Amino acid sequence: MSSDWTEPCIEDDTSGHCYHLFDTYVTWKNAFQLCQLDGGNLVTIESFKEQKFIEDLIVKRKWHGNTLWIGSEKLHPEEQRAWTNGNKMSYSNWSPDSPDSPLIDENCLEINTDDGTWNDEKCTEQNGYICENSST
Ligand SMILES: [Ca+2]
Ligand SMILES: [Ca+2]
Repeated sequence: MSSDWTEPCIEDDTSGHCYHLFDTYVTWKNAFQLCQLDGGNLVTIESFKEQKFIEDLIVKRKWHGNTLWIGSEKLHPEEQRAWTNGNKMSYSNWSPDSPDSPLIDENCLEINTDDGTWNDEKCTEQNGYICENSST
């Protein structure tokens, strides 16, 4: 499950957080574990500013045509969505048709690399992912 992606972690100088993109296709749970092995966590996008920083990373790099896991998983379809660090989701950037009905069972969250919007997705799908490391 190790990645041969050698892109460095890219730092946001204003926050000291760095963002690490991986193009290995894994389930949401594996992405969550791999980010911890990378010394961080699956990214949380908690402000417009942070969203814009990540959009710059994924759109300018032409990560078009796929999606990347980000750090939110609902343990039950009906529960309110939050970030994996426990923070409430006060900022969001859902795509126009999202989120889907809880009946559809799309409990994990991904970001579209063509426009930066978010979509809920089945956790067993396979995506690349973005880790965030704040210990720099
Ligand atoms: Ca964050
Ligand atoms: Ca969806």
